[in-house]
Amino acid sequence: SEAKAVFSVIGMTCSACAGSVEKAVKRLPGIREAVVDVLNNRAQVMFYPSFVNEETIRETIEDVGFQATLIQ
Ligand code: 9UX
Repeated sequence: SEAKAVFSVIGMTCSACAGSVEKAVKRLPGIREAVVDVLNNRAQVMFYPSFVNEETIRETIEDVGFQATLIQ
């Protein structure tokens, strides 16, 4: 089954920032889709909970250099 997580991502100032977040998240196992909206400071991720969880995704966003909070 598939799950959805939405994160607030603070610190992205350009579309390349959003691209680097998307790329890093999509490299994780168990990611169905990742969409990052720089204008609204949001990342929406569809994933398979058997392979990855919200906290691993959140930490991956932080590793790229942005403050991430799970909001949904
Ligand atoms: Mo975005 Mo460019 O914050 O270094 S400004 S990737």
